[in-house]
Amino acid sequence: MTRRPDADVLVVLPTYDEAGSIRAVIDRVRIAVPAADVLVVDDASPDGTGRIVDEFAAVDPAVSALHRDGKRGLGSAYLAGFARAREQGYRFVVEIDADGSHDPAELLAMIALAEAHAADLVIGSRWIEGGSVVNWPWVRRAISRSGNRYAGRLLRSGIADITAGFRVYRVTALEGVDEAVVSSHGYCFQVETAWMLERAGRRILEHPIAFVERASGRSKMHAGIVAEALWRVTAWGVRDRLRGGADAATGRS
Ligand SMILES: Nc1nc2c(ncn2[C@@H]2O[C@H](COP(=O)(O)OP(=O)(O)O)[C@@H](O)[C@H]2O)c(=O)[nH]1
Ligand SMILES: [Mg+2]
Repeated sequence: MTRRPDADVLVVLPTYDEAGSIRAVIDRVRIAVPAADVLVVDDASPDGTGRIVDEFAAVDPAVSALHRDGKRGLGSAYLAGFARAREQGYRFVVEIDADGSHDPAELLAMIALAEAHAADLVIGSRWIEGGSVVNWPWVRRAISRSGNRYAGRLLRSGIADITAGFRVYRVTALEGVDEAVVSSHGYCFQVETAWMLERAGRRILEHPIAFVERASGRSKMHAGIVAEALWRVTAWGVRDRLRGGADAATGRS
């Protein structure tokens, strides 16, 4: 991929079997933020998502594909996107699901918020005033709600939606966020990166969004992913307290 000369923002779309939604999502991103470049990180989706992206890339210089040889997890896909954003000199890198759950039309406001407040991370948040979730069964809602509360308490985090996957990062704030330090494979990756930035004293803001459950394809969420998040958050929280001391009072260490 090559950055278009005026593109400041790289939108990273991780995909695994999103043939039913990827066309519409790329179109919506291109309309919402025409100045941004788009990188789809596809893990050899059996349903041919990668080929669809190649068709876009062939006719639109803003769109490119990173093809990986197999399913390696959401966190690893985003780390690959972050590395590209650093190498190519973008100012902001965006995380957004490829299943249509996140509305690209929110991106302008999120990027403007980051600019106006010199924020390092703007999170599209479901769990602040004005945020919502549409069409989620109560089980998913309960997992997200209680997972966020648990992580908030254990990690002493001030972030209301630390598991959210709709984000704008300032690329310079991601210095050192790579395979060497990030341990999570699944969605816990979102908790880990946000917490790393929070502990580093980075400025983090939340912007209310409506999360709309996918209309096609299948969620890759499964019990193992929830279990990973649970044990990792617990381990981080315990370790943080053991190191604790004076830092514990401020929630930073
Ligand atoms: N490249 C890549 N993308 C993934 C992987 N797992 C999930 N995704 C993508 O991550 C986004 C969120 O996944 P999804 O299954 O919708 O999770 P949910 O919204 O929590 O149910 C979607 O765009 C998926 O295609 C993976 O292993 N590799
Ligand atoms: Mg989804």
